[in-house]
Amino acid sequence: MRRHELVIIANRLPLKRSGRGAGGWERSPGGLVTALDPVLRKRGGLWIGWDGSSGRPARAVEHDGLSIKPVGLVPRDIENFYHGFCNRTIWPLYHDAIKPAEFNQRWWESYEAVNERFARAAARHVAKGRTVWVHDFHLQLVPQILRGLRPDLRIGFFLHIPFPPEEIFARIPWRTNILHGLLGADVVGFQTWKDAQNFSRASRRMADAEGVDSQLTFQGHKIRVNSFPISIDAEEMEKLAQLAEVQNRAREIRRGLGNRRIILGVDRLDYTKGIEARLSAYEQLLESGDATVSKSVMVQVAVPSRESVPEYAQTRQRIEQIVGRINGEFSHPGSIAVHYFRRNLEREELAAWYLAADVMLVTPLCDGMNLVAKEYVSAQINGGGVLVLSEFAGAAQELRQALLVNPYDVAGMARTIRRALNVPRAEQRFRMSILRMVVRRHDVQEWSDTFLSALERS
Ligand code: ADQ
Repeated sequence: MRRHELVIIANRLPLKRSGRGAGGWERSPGGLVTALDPVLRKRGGLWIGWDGSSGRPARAVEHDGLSIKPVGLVPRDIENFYHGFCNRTIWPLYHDAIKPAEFNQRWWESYEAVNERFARAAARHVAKGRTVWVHDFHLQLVPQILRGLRPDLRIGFFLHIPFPPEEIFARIPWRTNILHGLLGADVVGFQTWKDAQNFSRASRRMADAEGVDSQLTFQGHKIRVNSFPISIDAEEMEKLAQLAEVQNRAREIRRGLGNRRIILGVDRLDYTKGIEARLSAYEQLLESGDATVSKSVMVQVAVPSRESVPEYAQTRQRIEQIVGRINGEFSHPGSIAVHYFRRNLEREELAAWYLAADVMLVTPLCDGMNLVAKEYVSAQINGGGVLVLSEFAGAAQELRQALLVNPYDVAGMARTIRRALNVPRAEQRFRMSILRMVVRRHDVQEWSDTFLSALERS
């Protein structure tokens, strides 16, 4: 069996099994895959993860330039580990407890068992003394288990979502086990410095780690803790936006929408993304009868996500109700107020929508980073466009030239959308040139290089 110099381990593979096309594999949705796919293509290595199916895992394969090793989850794991502990305990709790987290011993035991399975798979496939990079909240116990199995390895962990403040984290009955799990890594990375501090403080108070926020010691082992803000493959997005067919498609979109000003939202359909509040803000603006607003159209594209979790089904219902209510009130024949598409777009189509949009609304209630904000900025090759960005997205730490909003203040958000529609062209260009520079300088390549070299030095 071939052993790899670099193994990336994440809950999901960059590809999932599909019945159709591309030899039975298609791209998985979501930010983690968007970020890591170019890293692995460039550096080489193996990606270990779940292929999204239930049953026996497929064998290791080479597909479309990637080496992947599927890990199997049986229906009971999917129920308890994935839908249960990951999506109904950790996800809501780490996102500010927007929805109440549920604590269930059976889910926890499944989380432990699945983490063990992933750690064993990584231990089998990595070369002596080399690197395993563990990703995200599904696999927080892997660093410690892996260190026990293979003390020769360098182990990095990166959390893609926020790490909550101590008083929220403290609610988890298995909080010390989770901290011990993470403290098995040599480098633990977060999206923002605030997340890193939250982790270090929790580790000192609840897991007997010692040290300062950026460096901890636990059971004689040193752990570096830092922020590594994730980014996108900016060059890829710019290239897409330069394609003649993408530009033609953007023009076609604008014509199709009656050359009105386009206000766009693109998200996974998730309650953290603040889609309902954003729609309500637009509704308030339409009610105000503002002239600029009446010449605009809102488009919300939402990719279905975690549909068997009840909170997601409820969020979808509420979004569809609000869209229906707005359109009932404000649409006219030939002029719909809100277009809502519940689907995954191809990358070219996504780039065309970014190019076509005058205003981009990225207004999550809580978000680790948010790559959509960075993708929109990269696609603005003509220098125009206005980004409205939530203060509570990690991206707000870097993208200071966006119009920042508090997504809980619906009236304030409505005022900012009106302002965004009226930003003079020169100011748009000024703001966008700075935003574009930030994203180009700090792209996903820089992110992975910085993380992996911190790991090398550890
Ligand atoms: P996500 O919560 O999935 O990621 P985000 O960072 O916005 O959120 O990434 C979403 C990705 O999916 C983007 O690349 C976007 O283009 C794509 N996408 C969204 N809607 C789509 C649609 N309708 N069609 C096609 N593609 C669509 C998690 C964290 C984030 C963090 C990332 C990366 O929640 O905070 O930024 O991981 O670390």
